[in-house]
Amino acid sequence: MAFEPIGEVAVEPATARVFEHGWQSWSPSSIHPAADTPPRPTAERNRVIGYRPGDAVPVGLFQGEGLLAVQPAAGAPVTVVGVAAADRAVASIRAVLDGDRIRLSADGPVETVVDRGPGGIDGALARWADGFAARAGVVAIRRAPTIWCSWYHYFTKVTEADMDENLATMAGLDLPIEVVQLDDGYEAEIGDWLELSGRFASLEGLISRIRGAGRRAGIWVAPFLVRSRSATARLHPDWLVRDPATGEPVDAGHNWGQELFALDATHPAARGYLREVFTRFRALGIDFFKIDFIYAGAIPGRRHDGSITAIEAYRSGVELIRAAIGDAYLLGCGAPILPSVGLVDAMRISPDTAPHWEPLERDLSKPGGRSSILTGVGRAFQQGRFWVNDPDCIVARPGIEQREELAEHIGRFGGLRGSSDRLADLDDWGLATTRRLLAETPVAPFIGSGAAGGTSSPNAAAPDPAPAPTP
Ligand code: 9PG
Repeated sequence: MAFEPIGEVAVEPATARVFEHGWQSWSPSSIHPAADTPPRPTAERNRVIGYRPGDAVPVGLFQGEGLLAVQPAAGAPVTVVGVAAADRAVASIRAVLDGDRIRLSADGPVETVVDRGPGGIDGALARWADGFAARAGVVAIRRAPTIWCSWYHYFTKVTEADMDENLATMAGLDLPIEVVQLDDGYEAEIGDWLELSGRFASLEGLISRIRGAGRRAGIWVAPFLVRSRSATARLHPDWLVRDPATGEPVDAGHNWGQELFALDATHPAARGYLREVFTRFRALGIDFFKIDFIYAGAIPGRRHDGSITAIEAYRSGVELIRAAIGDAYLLGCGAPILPSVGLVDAMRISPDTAPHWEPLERDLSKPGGRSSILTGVGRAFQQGRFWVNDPDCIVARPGIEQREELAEHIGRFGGLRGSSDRLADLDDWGLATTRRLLAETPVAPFIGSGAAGGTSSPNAAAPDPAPAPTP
């Protein structure tokens, strides 16, 4: 559907602000002065992996995916435009500053509310999120376990011996880590989840050592992603989502130096494979699952079941995973945000943290301390409403750029608390900080809800300054 006008807001151009909500976990989401240029892909190939797939967004406007808010002047009521639900389709919402007005348009059904409660844009978004979550059927938020994750020191080179080393170190340091989560690197290929890379001899063995040490085992899987050279792609080309015009597999992004394709979660045999992977992992004793790059499940294209939308296909894939893992803890990542509400226990709500501060390729969807904090703050209102927010792991070893800022951000806005250093590398500051941040796992909302009678967490947004008195 084309963009249709939905209204306009009179603004004070110098002080008006706009919140733009990005599509998936890594898509930049934050509040901007109305005259700002919002973050966009710095290269076209970054679009699918970090933003909403599709045509480039025109320059000179804001575009929120399912959610956008405008505050016309400091302290003024906030106009929130959002979708009522995200289980079939999610409209894009545009805002253009035109003199002393902001013109709004959308390419699908949306609802507009003018919020007069406390807390400025963050308060208004929090109240909007309360309603959205209720309609999506969110009833209770499950506390996240504390985790140790292999990714941010070892990356894809992690070995079984590295896991054992850290398991021993965390015991020696008496760190309060509940789940030891193996990230990317154990699998033979992206898409071939049941074959091990050469650096692992036995997942069963590793999991039983983790559990024998009194901890729980967690694992990373990118269930809807298939690397072009994987056995899954070669043996089952009919499991891939295809471009209806060319018949070629759709582009699901580039990473690990390879082209990536999307698994069709409506194909009966592909569903059988997904069920087998997660049932097997659960039977090995894993009870924490980080499902990553799951935006791939919602990429538009031709699927086996042509009667449902890409978002319905995505949701049915995540529901299948949930059914296979039962009551294990489920963390989404690289996930379309609004279509995932009600499906996961916790959600990565920002780009990756990293040893470096500036994002890779200067693209604010890419790993970097700065990109991770920007969107982690922008989506703080989702904590305790949609799920537990995962602002990404604590990396506190020497050599991490601006590690104090990263730690302070997690202390304020971390619902899920995880450590991801080689623990033996921690200095006194890093160890004390890691221990302190792992000591709590907040579930309560970070942004206070005026609607609920003004209760607010210690992390509540500061109220807006009162509007300047008129002479
Ligand atoms: C494993 C990692 C970790 C991490 C995830 C995800 O834009 N990019 O190219 C991009 C690549 C990797 C990435 C995020 C963005 O990281 O968030 O925690 O699990 O995969 O490969």
